[in-house]
Amino acid sequence: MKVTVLTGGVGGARFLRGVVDVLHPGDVTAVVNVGDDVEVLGLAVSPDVDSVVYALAGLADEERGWGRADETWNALDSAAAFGGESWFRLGDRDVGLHLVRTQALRAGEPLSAVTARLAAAAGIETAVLPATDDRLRTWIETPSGTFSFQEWFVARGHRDPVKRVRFEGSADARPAPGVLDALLEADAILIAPSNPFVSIGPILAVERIRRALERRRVTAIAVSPLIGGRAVKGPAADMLRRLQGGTTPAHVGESYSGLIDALVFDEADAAGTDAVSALGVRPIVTHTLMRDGASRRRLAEAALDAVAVA
Ligand code: FO1
Repeated sequence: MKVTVLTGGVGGARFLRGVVDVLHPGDVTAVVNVGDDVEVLGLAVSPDVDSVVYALAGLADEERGWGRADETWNALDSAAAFGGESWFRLGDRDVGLHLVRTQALRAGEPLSAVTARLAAAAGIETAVLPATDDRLRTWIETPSGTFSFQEWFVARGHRDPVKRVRFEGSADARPAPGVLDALLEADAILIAPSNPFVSIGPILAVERIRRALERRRVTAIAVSPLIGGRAVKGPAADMLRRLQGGTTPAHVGESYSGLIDALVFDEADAAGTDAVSALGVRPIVTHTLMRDGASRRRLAEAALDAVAVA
């Protein structure tokens, strides 16, 4: 079975790892958010692409959720000592990847091409595709002003309430090479348990990707990032409350209106089952917390089982 997974953020990368462990890695394609890409100390950083690369290569720091395991911070400390910015923490091992990417982008190589090279160098068989090679950036409008995604998320600790999310460049952004084919040729499309607004939203803001999903001929299944109406990590619950009116599975389902056939959500949210059915979306209730390899695989299996019976 060939599966295409839309993913962003820490939960997305963990889930993708589960999918790859259950299926043949070469049968999986990841379409990854680039809205929170950022330039730090002159380096081009693609946090969500990197979370996927590190997760699939077994290099991720499981506890921190981002960056590499066994990390040290000497380069960043040195940069800070010389007056450089240090609010966005780039580890010594992590920096190596950003150096290669930055050089390639400056030489005119598209993000998708350099990502393919990085993934291959890390021994990854799964296709890792940035949603677009064009510049697409997430901006967060809050009562205190409008901030780039990382400024809001990291520098300000995502404390400012979100009034609106905007995707700079989305009107002109084209799907990266391979993305539309991956959606058209898949036997199933999965949306990872990522934040619907800032992790999956930028992917769907690419018009031709959204249209491909709307016109899908195969089952599309989203996994809710919430457990008991709360985010495992990050601002997803608060954003759903403010932008979608609530944190039940139906609110998650509504954020993918017209784009999914089934929604996987946690047993703690089972009371919301009928409301999901009322949306015309098949509810799938299971344990969704990904604590370790076994629970990641179980969640991937639950989502893939839904493909078989849909
Ligand atoms: N998240 C933080 O909360 N603080 C950081 O300093 C930070 C640095 C960082 C460096 C490289 C990278 O790939 C990710 C990094 N992240 C950091 C995570 C990142 O901001 C978010 O997890 C994603 O953008 C949300 O999907």
